[in-house]
Parts: sequence; C-alpha cells; structure tokens
Amino acid sequence: MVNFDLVLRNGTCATTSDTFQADIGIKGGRIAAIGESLPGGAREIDATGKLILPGGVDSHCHLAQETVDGVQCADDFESGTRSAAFGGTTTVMPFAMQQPGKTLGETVAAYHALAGPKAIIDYGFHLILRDPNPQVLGQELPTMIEQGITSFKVYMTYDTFKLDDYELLTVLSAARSLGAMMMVHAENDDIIHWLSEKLTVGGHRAPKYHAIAHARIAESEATRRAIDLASLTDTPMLIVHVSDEAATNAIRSAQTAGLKIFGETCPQYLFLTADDLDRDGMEGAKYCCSPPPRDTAGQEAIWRGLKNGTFQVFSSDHAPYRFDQTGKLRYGPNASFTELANGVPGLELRLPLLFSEGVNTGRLTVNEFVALAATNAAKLYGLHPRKGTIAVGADADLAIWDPDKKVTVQYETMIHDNVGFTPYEGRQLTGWPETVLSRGRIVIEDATLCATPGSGVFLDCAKPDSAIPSGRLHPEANPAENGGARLI
Ligand code: DUC
Ligand code: ZN
Ligand code: ZN
Repeated sequence: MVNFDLVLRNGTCATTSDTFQADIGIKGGRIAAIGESLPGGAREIDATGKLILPGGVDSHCHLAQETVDGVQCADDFESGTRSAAFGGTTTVMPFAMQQPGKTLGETVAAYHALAGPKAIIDYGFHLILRDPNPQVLGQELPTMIEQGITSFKVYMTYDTFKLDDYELLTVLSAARSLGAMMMVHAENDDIIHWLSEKLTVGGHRAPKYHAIAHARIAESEATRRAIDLASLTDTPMLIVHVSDEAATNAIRSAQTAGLKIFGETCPQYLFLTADDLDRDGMEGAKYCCSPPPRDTAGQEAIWRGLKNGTFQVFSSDHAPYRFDQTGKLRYGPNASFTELANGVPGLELRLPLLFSEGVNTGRLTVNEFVALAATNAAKLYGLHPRKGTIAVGADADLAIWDPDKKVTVQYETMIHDNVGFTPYEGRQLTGWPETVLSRGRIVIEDATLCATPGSGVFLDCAKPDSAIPSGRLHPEANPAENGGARLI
C-alpha cells in the first residue's frame, strides 16, 4: 500500500534532544509520520547507516546585496541557494539592506524580485537598518513585521551605517515594543578608524594589517556596550559573527545574569586565523573579513562557546567576493587593507566543517550540532517548528548524511557558489550531506542538483519572542567549565 510520496527507511534521526532509528513518511511536502516499518511510499530511500538531520538553517548570509563596502555580492539567489543546498542547508536568511532614499517597503520589494525567480531553497529576510528615523521605526518597520520580516541588523561601525549609542537605544526600544529581533555588528568604529589611520600613515597597507586594525578590544568594547544598552532597555538582542574570547565572555556573563543576549559565530572563527591574512602577496585578501579571524586560543574559546551554549547560532556570514576587480581587489592588485571587500564565503561548507571538526572529533554531540546548525536559528527567527526540526507536521526539509564519508575540499570540483575560491581549500573533512530534501522535494542527490531556480519560497517569520530560548539550566552544563547556566 502506498501511503506516502516518499519514505526514508531506517535512518538514524537526530533532533536537539533525541537520536533514534525510524522511518520518515513524507506527504505533501511535510513529515506525515515517524515510526517503525511505515507503509510504502511512491518513492523510498534506504538510509541504513546514514544520519537524517534537519536541513540546515543559515541565518546570516549575503546574497545579491550591495554590501557596506559598495561592492556587489558575487552570489545571487540562484548560485547562493544552490551552494547552500549542496552543503545540507535548506533555509537561508539573507539581508534586505535599506537603501538611502527608499522606504523599507521598496527595499524589500526589490529583494523579493531578486529572490523569487531564483531561489532553489526556502528563504526569509532580515532587514539592515542604516537610517532608523522616526518614519522608519514608527511606520515602516511595523509593516515589515506584519509582512513576515521580524529581525534586523544594525552596525556600530562603517561610515554610512554606524549608529551611535543614542540611535542604538532608540532602535532597541522600537525592537522591544514591536517584538522584533535586533542583530548587532559590534565593533568600535573609532578604535578601528584610529588604528587604520596610524597603520596607513606608517605605510602598512598589506591585508594582514586588517586584523590589527580590527583589534579584539574594538570588538569586545562594542559587545559590552551593546549589551549594556540592551540591558538598559530590557531588549533581547543577538551579537552576530563573534570572533574571540573577550566578546564571548561578555555574552556569557550577560546570559548568566539572566539577560536575553544571544550569540552567533561562524566557521571562519574556528578554522582560520590572522596568519591567513599574512599569506603571500595579496592572497591574504581572500581571508579578510570583519571581525577578522584571530588565533588558536580564540578558536578554542569559540569552540567552548559552542559547546557550553553561549552561542545559539552557527551561521556562515557568507559574504561572497571574487578575488578580482569585481570584488576583493576592486581598488586594484595593490589595494590597501582598508580598501579590501570584507567577507568570506561559507554557505556550502558551514555544516560539513562543523560536522567533521565538531561531531566527528567528539567536541559536539550530534544533537548539539543540530541545535547550532538549524533548530536554534529557526526558533530565534520565528520559523520553528515549520523549519529546523524533525517532527510530524514540519516541512520535510531533511539532509541524509554519510557520517563517515571522507572529502578533501577542492573548490573547482565541488563548490557551487560563484566566488571562485574557498578559504578552506585542501581541508580534509569526514561526513557529508549526500541527499537533501526541501519540502519533500529532492534537491540534491548523487552530487547533482535536482531542483530548479524559483522553486524556493519566501518564509513569513513569526515574531521571534515567543520562541526565544528561555535561559533555563541545561542538565549537561558543567558549571566549573561553563561559569553557570546554559541557555536552551
Ligand atoms: N559584516 C557582515 O556581517 N558580513 C560581512 C562584513 C561585515 O562587516
Ligand atoms: Zn557584520
Ligand atoms: Zn554578514
């Protein structure tokens, strides 16, 4: 008897709390049943020996966006979502960046037009707010929230983006009353400016000076200040792309004090260091992102933060620029570090890197991996339980992983973005998402893309406050190591 459109047989399923052997029956794009010996499906996939995990939710990436540097991203919604899908991700949340002279409604309409015909997997949007004037906060933002865009990013640095403390307080207060999630790029602009000037005047222009100008103190000071401002207004807030120990500790101690402060980190802070910016010639430009990669002690602090729950979200911050005059080297082959486009690609390798170096080394359980890869972001941004979990009624967004597959990263033969290089070239990984489903459709199978551009849909995000992790104590927390409570 055929009951389902598709049945995944005998896989080992994992959620944030459980790991269990089951069949998954899929009907109408959703998970219709989870059980033993389910009836037949029109199609069946034998997942014996494989892991079935929720498709990844990458809640921080830049697609078809002109970025803070005025450079156009190398990836549009087609190449970006294709690359994400090959890496086991089934939901992306890129940014709709407020354009001077345009309303938020006009801004978002432009991104819908870019995404709709091209996206291969489902997507939601965050806004980037650069001019939070009363009209924007009082009229336009509430309308965006009604339209399913319930989170936004603000910057504490970059000339035409940075908000001062007064503006941050004003925006926090609006986020609080609207129930929106504010994401903050926390770096102290004056410190970066001052150091950049001293370095440049001294003739220090090479990419490696980017990591010196974007000092750790610039990040930790801004992180602490943002937390203090959020505490003053009693507003939940997420610090994006945390790179180092001091900022991690600031978030941790805010959480221990009971504040609803959330943290995000990214692969570049686990797998790259500032030494990568000191590679021969201009090669270092490929590794230039903000905040910059730090050192091995910083990497260990980030791993600890992933393990002990300081970070809820592990995103790529995929900021795609080619290593040529259209991207990284837009000011020519001898550009100063201040002129390099900021950002590294990571949509495709985000999860394979974390799985290989987290789960397969024993640093993370597979359940912690699922939380960081998918579930927490879905909760924080109002997409759960439709996305980010394996449950009856949820969208059948699933990745079937071969946990033992060995892969050597090689951009030319295996990466599907439009960047032209990967910072992780040559890295040996164990574990790979072989088959990827989005709403029950097979998107990736046998290393082949099976879905067409335009088949992804826009996701209407609920207000995040109902789903924000509550900060309850986690039974596995080790107080000695963790300094107290664990969120989620
Ligand atoms: N911030 C981001 O989130 N991405 C790329 C560069 C930056 O400064
Ligand atoms: Zn940023
Ligand atoms: Zn970013």
